[in-house]
Amino acid sequence: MVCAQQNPRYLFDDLYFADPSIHVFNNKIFIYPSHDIDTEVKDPTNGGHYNMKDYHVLSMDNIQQEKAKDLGIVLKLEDIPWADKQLWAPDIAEKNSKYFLYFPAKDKKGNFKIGVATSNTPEGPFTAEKNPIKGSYSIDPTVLKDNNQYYIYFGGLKGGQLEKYRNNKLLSEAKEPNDQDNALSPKIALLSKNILEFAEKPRDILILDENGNPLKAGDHERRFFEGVWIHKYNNTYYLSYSTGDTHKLVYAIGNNPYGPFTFQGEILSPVVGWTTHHSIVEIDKKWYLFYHDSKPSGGKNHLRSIKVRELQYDQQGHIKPMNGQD
Ligand code: FUB
Repeated sequence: MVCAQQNPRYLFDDLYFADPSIHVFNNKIFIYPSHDIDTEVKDPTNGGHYNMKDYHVLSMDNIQQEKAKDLGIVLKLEDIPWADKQLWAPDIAEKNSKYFLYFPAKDKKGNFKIGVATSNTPEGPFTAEKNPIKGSYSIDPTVLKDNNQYYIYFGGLKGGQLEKYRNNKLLSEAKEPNDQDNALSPKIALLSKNILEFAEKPRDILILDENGNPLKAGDHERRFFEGVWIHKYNNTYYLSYSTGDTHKLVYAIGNNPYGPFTFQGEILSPVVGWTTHHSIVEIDKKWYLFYHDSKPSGGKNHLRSIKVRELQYDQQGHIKPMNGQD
């Protein structure tokens, strides 16, 4: 059941931004998005038309502020020594007053890796490390700080290349599993003390159905595709993600950062545009969903605009589903 909820609004009009990661630092709201641009590249199967070349930071003094402010370019493709193209969805973490921007990009061999760039302020600019995180692959990193440990989650199918890997190894012959086999999982790794490296080999995150069985690869309405986000509500871990080709945001819950997580349901029905990618954050004791759609560009999949709306839980802690067409 989809219940309409109040007033989603666009946060920026002049440029196209997508994949918003939201964090509150020093009482200010910061948005770390992808910066969509028009491109000649036509490659819908592999996502080559998401051909982004830089990152901006946006900010808001408070959640009531109608529009976000663009703080400008904070990292450019040409300043990342190992990266060749496609600066996709980033996230950020703070440790000891230093800020770490995690981002995916294709390396010179055409493989997605995850890089880190650092700054002394949340506004940037950010300086990229010389190499990507050793052992990283695929896309859509997000970082959870929990009990003074930092965990990185990542992964994305198709254009995000996750199906090319098994046991953290690139296998040229690997494909998406058959429909009746277990779905591919998002990955998690504990980060090192300086949060620049993996402290362990990435592990699979199991997402289970209501009977405790792993979701199947053919279950496109529920299985993980990309855009993972993790937040905590009432001491429960909520793992949310996009179902990709069925265009939904859904979630599963668990008792610890590694899972397993049990599938719960839909957060947002399909938006205008192919991708949906979000973050869920508590600001001033209310919860918000930040996401994007392609309505302002007239439905161009690679030109997306960020939005925000309030998110509510019911008495049992279930997220109330929302309509992506609002
Ligand atoms: O923005 C490029 C890619 O599109 C992201 O990395 C995915 O999550 C999808 O939103």
